[in-house]
Amino acid sequence: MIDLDAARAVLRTNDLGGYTVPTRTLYPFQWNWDSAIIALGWHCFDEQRAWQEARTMFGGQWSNGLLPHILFHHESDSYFPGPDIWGAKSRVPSSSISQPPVWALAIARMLRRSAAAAAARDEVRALLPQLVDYHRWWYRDRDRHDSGLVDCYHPWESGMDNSPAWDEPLARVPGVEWEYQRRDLGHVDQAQRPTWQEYDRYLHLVEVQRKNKFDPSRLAAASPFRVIDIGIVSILSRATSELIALCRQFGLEEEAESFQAEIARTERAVGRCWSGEHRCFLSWDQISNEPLAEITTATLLPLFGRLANDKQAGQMASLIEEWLAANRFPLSSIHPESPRYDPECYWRGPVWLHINWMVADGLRAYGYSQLAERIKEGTRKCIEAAAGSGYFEYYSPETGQGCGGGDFSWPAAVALLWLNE
Ligand code: 9WN
Repeated sequence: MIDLDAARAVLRTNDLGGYTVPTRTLYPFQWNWDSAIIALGWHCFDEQRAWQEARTMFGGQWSNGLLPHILFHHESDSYFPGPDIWGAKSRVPSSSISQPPVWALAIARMLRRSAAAAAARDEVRALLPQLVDYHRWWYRDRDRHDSGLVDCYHPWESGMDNSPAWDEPLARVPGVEWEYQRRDLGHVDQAQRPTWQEYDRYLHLVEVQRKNKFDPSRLAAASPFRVIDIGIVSILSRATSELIALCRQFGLEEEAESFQAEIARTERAVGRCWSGEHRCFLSWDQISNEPLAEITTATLLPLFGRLANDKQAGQMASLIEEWLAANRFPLSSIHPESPRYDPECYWRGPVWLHINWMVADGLRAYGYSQLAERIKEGTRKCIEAAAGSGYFEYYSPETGQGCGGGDFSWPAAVALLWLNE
């Protein structure tokens, strides 16, 4: 049995007053996509607290619409790199990149499910202009030629940091030469985290952002890492369709029309990422202009984004069926037959429960309810197999063992919003 009291307790433990950290020591700040999923978790038992999570996040939005991937609300030396390394002069100290844009979807769902309907409408009315600005930022600053497919400038922006899909594009990025102290390794075993070489390159990309003064036109040319992340493209498209419905509901007709045009552009363009050979949509290296031929759970997210046609969805379902047969605890974050599969190393094999939720949602939407149900059952098994509260950052697909940070917020939120349905 899933312990939902324990899930609620995890969110309360990680509540730092207005925002919820992913886990207390390893990630002591507010992270963008974590926070959207966490808000959905709060909403299952404390609606006001859920809206507060959103307000705090959007309180850190930049004037150009960017919603940063981290808001450093207070000082802490248990995480690196902090605001000094990012060097952004924002209202709330922050990073200068974003993360997969789950927020519009979260807010739309919270509105639909609110018991306090009038209060929820007031919250949405206040947040909507900021959500609109956020989505405009993606389409304007990250798709500068209106291709329909936005760019991602940092593995941290994809939220799937050391995904093997980024190995080749990241290999081209030089490392920093200065010394630094990683804090993550004080909390988690190195074998479960990105390598030092990857960190050197992540930091170089942060430097590139700072040296180009975060200017989108300069970065488009200067960033040595520029990919189309099929995960971001899918989540953005799905969230934008939810945003369009909100805009219509609140009388923002012009905004709704212009976002409709963006979605149509994405739908026309996404075929470029489809690979019949791999039976999924691949991410794309914008610098070498080549597909990134690694089958990861991101390559399944076009189901969540409603970007696959029925034939493609059928092929993806057959791929997932085989994937499920190979995983004792589904879904491993990369295909289990990949030579780069590593069951305990972060985004190179472990199971991430919020991704399971997204993939299952997509499968159900295309009529593959049984597969969706198997993923849901597998998600339950992960929580049950893990020690302690059962809510871990990620899980081994082979043993179900919880890895990374413990008492982690987004698996707890996923249990509340999905496993309890
Ligand atoms: C860098 C907070 C975040 C998640 C990401 C996950 C991890 C950070 C890190 O933790 O990334 O943003 O330092 O490892 O990859 O998806 O949002 O939980």
